[in-house]
Amino acid sequence: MDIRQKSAVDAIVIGAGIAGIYALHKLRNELKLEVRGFEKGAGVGGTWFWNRYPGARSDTESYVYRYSFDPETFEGWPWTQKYASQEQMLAYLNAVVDRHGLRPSIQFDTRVTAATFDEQRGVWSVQTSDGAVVEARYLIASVGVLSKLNAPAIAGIDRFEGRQVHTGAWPHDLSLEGKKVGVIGTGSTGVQFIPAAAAVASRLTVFQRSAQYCVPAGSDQVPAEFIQDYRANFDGYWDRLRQTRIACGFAEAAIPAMSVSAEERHRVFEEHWQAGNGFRFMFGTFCDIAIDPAANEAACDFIRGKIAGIVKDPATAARLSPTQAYAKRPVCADGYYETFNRPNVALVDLKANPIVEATARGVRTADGREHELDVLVYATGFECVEGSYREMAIRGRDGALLVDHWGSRPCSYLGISVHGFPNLFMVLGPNSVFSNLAPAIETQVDWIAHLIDRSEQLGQVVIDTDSAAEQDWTGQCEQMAAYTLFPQVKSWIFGANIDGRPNRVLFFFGGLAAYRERLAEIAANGYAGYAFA
Ligand code: N01
Repeated sequence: MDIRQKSAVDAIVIGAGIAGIYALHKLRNELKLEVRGFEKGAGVGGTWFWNRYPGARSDTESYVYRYSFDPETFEGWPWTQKYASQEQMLAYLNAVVDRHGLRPSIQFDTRVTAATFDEQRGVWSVQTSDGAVVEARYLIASVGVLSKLNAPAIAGIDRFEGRQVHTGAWPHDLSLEGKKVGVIGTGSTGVQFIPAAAAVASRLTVFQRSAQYCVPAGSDQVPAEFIQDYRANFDGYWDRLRQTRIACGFAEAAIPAMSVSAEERHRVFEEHWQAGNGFRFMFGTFCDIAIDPAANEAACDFIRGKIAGIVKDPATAARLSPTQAYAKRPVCADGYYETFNRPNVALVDLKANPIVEATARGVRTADGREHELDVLVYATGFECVEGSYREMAIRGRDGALLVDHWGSRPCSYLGISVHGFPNLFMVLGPNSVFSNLAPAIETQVDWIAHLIDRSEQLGQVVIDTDSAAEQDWTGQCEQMAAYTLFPQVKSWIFGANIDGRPNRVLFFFGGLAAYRERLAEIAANGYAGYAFA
């Protein structure tokens, strides 16, 4: 019988992005369970299915922004660019799905709307948007950290007769060629979109709420010798990567910024600016950019100097220069600041001159000016981490709702398990590791499969995590975050990009190597913090 017709299976996987694909493979092909996947989109790929905006690409180098479990799909893969484009990422993920025979296990265009744990029988009852109910012993939520769209509320937006689009739901049929385009948002997405849109739009107006530290991506060709060496030493590359914090493939710095002379600091910053990549600039220059205020200010000062040197109009350069700490998820793109030298590009500083209303022809700012637009683009990010969980009614023991359990402080054990929600496993749930997400996903899915395998061997028992372990892990994540400069700035990594939301800790900032060590210790200590009953 087709798995998609069954009303009871061993495991349900929500989402078919990078995490869901690997979870399906692991549980179906390795543990030999009956697994059913539900995906809200019409195809696989998650982030890479939805984010089709002009300029979309991975800003983590493609040789480490992929699966390590599947070297074969990489064989003969035509990746010569340092970063994979959205089209290449989507093609890659589709190739993995087909190579491992996963497509027949996935039901597309179907949202999970609710899931309720039946304590008597130890099963999850999962409701979907097509009205079906499917039961499973294990529920894997691989719903993505950046999935639920965030867009500003603009007064009178219904009056606007042009087109509105979010970069995270980019339509197939939209060309910006020759159009008057406005874009709100200058995060990782905005900085990729802005140079690409400026190249084709007749006019591009950038509405900036916060200025951004953006370093070049350095989108070069990858030397053939490197690809050859990578293929020949695939496992070695990945073993080394798993011993690092950020897991982006570059050597992480061990030297504090203020321990060297000002000239040496400048030399190191310049070398990394030329090489490109945001994570490399933040973590490969010096070890304390994200920790020590003086080191951070030195990096800020260097980037502000670059902005002043690149942007010809001093007033525009000043508006593009951030004053706050360099403490958001690092951003990179090629030609970002250069784009503001183009005659068809204008910058509006929303803090000084906010949008007050939409009109039929565009938007009006506080200075009274109407900005005429054919297309208004929201590059305004996501309600991250918790957002997707707010769209499903997940009820654990005693009918408790997951989002109520979290309240204003999302907690978890290891970013994976939640007390009172047995056999529910999140991939990249609150307080997962802050690093390159591809190896973080593999680490968590491997751990989840390990727990499920153990449960099966013990006789299909129920796995719960205890409250003390959950509170302890959450507290450690809060302490670790406080040790860094990241909480000093409002950004999505603390959920504070949403208007009116305070900072809340959503990541473990100890790095991938420490996270993996912690998992190994827990396994060695008889799965401390877990109860198998
Ligand atoms: O979202 P963001 P993103 N009015 O939240 C502004 C990943 N990613 O989609 O800084 C006006 O970072 C907001 O302003 P401010 C990556 O992990 C990866 O760009 O909050 N403006 C900001 O400028 C990344 O970090 C790739 O003041 C508003 C922007 O919109 C994550 O996705 C590529 C606003 C949002 O920036 C999110 O990036 C792209 C409002 N009401 C993204 N609300 C890769 O290459 C928000 N803004 C792998």
